[in-house]
Amino acid sequence: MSELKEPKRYLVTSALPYANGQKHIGHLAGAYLPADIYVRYLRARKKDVVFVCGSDEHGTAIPIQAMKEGTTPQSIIDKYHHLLKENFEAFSISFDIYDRTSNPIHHETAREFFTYLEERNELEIKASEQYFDEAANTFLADRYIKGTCPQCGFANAFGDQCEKCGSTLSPEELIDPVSTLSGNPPVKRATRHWYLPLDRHEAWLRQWIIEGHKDDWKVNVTGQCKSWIDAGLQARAVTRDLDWGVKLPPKTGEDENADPDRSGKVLYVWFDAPIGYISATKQWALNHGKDWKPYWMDPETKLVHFIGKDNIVFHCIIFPVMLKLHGYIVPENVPGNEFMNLEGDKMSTSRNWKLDMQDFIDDFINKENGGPQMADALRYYLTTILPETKDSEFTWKGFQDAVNGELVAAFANFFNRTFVLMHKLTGGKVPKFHNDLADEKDRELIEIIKNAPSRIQQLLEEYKFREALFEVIDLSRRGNKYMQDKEPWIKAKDPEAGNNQSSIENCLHICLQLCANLSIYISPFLPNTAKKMCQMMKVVDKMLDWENAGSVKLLSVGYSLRSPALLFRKIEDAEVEMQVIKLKKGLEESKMQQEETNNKLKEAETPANSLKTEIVYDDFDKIDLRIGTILHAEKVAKADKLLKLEVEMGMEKRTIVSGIAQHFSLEALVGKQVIVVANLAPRKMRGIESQGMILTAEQPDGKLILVNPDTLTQPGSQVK
Ligand code: B3M
Ligand code: ZN
Repeated sequence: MSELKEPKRYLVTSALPYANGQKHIGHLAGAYLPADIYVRYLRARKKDVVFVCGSDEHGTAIPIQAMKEGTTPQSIIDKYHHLLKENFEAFSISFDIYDRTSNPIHHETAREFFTYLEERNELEIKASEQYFDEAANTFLADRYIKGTCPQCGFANAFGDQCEKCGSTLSPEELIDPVSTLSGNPPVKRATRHWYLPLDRHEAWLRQWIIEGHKDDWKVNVTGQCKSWIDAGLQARAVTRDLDWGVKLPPKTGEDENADPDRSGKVLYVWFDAPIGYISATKQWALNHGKDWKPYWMDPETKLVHFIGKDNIVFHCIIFPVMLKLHGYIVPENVPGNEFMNLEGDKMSTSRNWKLDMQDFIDDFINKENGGPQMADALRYYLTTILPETKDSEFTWKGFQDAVNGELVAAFANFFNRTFVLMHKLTGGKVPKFHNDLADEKDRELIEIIKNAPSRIQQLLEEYKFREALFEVIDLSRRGNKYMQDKEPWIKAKDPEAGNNQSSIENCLHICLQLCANLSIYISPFLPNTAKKMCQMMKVVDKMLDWENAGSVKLLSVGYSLRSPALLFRKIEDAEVEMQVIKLKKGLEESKMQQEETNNKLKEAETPANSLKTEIVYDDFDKIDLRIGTILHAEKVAKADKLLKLEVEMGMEKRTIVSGIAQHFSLEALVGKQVIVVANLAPRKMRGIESQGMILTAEQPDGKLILVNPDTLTQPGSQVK
């Protein structure tokens, strides 16, 4: 099964970003920009296409971020959902809907999906043991457990990963695990979960992906799938013990809370999130009075998932199995991208080595000399370095070179030159084309213009966006070269000589037609630029329809065009230098922050061992320590930790209330000598005035022992 020839409609999805924080340009380049280019191309071809995305608002990532920010999960998703939505708009990512998985339609859809599979026995229930926090009375997701990393000894590794050495862990591997909720060691408790038995579908998956899509899917995608399938597929748990997410639906026919086995459980985030694509389509259909069903049920729909490589298994194996079981269509293609590095290192949010969408918006788009053109400038550079087949590298110098050297020097320059010369030499109007006088060079460029669409189209259809954009820029380079060869400005110096005026007119006529063509091709990549070009050519956006591509009759003879305006500005050295400094500073700051937190955690871990602040002898000398003998001990009513002691101090008897009830029996105390802080100001505890304090020492197990003289001594003796 290779790609459908002409699908009836398209459904294009971009991975739903977690609404737990900012997203960086690596994310933008991985799943959003390529999808947008593809969708804009399809729209230009007047295809029926719906482009859906939305925020992924479930999973442990959300409550964990809430803990970090000291707020509620709900306020986290509200904050980041809106931020991400606006960020995508700033980069002209043209979703037909940007939904969110907290939408009630989504909860309904995800629960219906689960019920559908359960009723048909496509799920299995298995018992297992899981870590539980008794104080917090809840099962613990891996992320909620901390302990010492068995690999590197880092004291604050998470139950799923050590952030210091990067190794993947399971909570069982942690040394001295504790719950991050209560700080107590977790205990194992029996639980039950629902599993999707992937092993039942191995044969189908092998046939569908490895056989069926070996020619049209990217090798990095099929390669990852093959190694998963070859390793043997296992049942995957699709439920979690967690209180944040889509609640497990009741068994068919039962009430919501009838089954105690189902309470406290939610659908695993990777079960519900991809269903978000369906929910978003439903919401879109509702908003526009359309029917969502054909988009998910008609085999003539072409479904394409744009994702980053870390999401491949979910979109190529698990979700397709779910879709197939529910009778929905499966993806025609899953163009998964590799990763984009930044200035020689992996982009990372935890290490703060990244460029967030919001940072670029603040520093370039929302600046006085910025605007949508700067969004296009980034779109341009990102497209030229899309990690389509292998990891790629973003550098600020690279950004500057791409914008200044290609976008400005080749593309914008051709457009600008054509317009300037047209105003200078042909009166600001589209000149006539003299067919009879056309020379070899004219005919050659016309041929190139006519042949361009099929090549660019093929590359776009194959998701080779880098190459497709290269073709477009190359076309503008050809235009520049042609103009250089024809030299209309030289010919203009002697318009009477031979056919010079006709040659000038032919040259500018062809160049203008090429400009119009370029605006069509650049439109999926740089939509704001294409619009600006249309304004200058005084044509409506309809001209950008793909059916016009390759035509040399787009601008009519005699039509007057606007004066040229700058399409792009150059990126200055200072801007680039500033960004590199900012990046390095960010890394330093996060390192320092990390150290600070580590130190704090260390302090908290070993309070007994860390020394108090230094004092001078005079400080010590203020304390009057005396030997006393315990004459009597009794419990203090309604206080299970306190004892009331009567202590012989030599010249007087003292009453001392001490918090040692859980460490000594009453009999064991009577007759014992102790060291008393004799000049401590009296303090009332439970209505009894305590006239001093006795000294104890803590043993490693937490038990207290008395500190006393090694021979019986006169009560009241000074301790120095
Ligand atoms: N939110 C994971 C990620 O952002 C996840 C994608 C869901 S797509 C259905 O990498
Ligand atoms: Zn480690």
